[in-house]
Amino acid sequence: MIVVHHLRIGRSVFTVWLLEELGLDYELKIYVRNEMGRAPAELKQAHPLGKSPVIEDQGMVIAESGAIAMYLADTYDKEGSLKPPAGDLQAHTEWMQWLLYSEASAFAPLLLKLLLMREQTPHPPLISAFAEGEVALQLNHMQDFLGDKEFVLGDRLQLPDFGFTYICQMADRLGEIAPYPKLKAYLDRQMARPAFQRAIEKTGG
Ligand SMILES: N[C@@H](CCC(=O)N[C@@H](CS)C(=O)NCC(=O)O)C(=O)O
Repeated sequence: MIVVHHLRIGRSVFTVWLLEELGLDYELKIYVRNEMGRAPAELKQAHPLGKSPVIEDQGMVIAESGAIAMYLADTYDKEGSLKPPAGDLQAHTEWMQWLLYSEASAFAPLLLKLLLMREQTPHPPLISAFAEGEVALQLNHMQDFLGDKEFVLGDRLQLPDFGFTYICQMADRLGEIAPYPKLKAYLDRQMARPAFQRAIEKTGG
């Protein structure tokens, strides 16, 4: 059975959401952050980085939420519902860009923002200005691309939606989403999905 190492509260809930969408059985190992908000040392027993998500399956230990998502889709999404239509190079290229985007371009500015919020004021001006500008750049880009579509790539849930939802949730938690009503509506739609609700229930968020 798939084992999921889940650190509360963080992005591994999105891995669990994917497992729920795929209807897979899995065993959850839940870890709680320490007083500094970091993972406990025992998570290093699962993977040397000591970060989450990590899954174990078929004798392999797999880290990185994007890689885990691709592994799960390749291995268990037999109908290919989370991927673009086979043989469509343009659709595949767009799918790949949005799959990698959340952990690559979108996440770093929000992490900076989160760290600044935990720091005493006054904040370092260079870092503050960078974070401010980059968060706006990324969220505007996401909202412009999403437009009025139900999902990132159209009318059905695909793999990039998991990371995209994570970024929207983080922006929401940091109080950054109000200027982006289409992202907020998208986030609410995804969070209302029964599979997402089950993931929250089982992991505690
Ligand atoms: N790029 C990695 C990031 C993993 C990561 O930083 N996870 C956070 C949880 S959201 C973590 O484990 N933080 C605990 C720590 O760094 O101590 C991924 O997508 O899996």
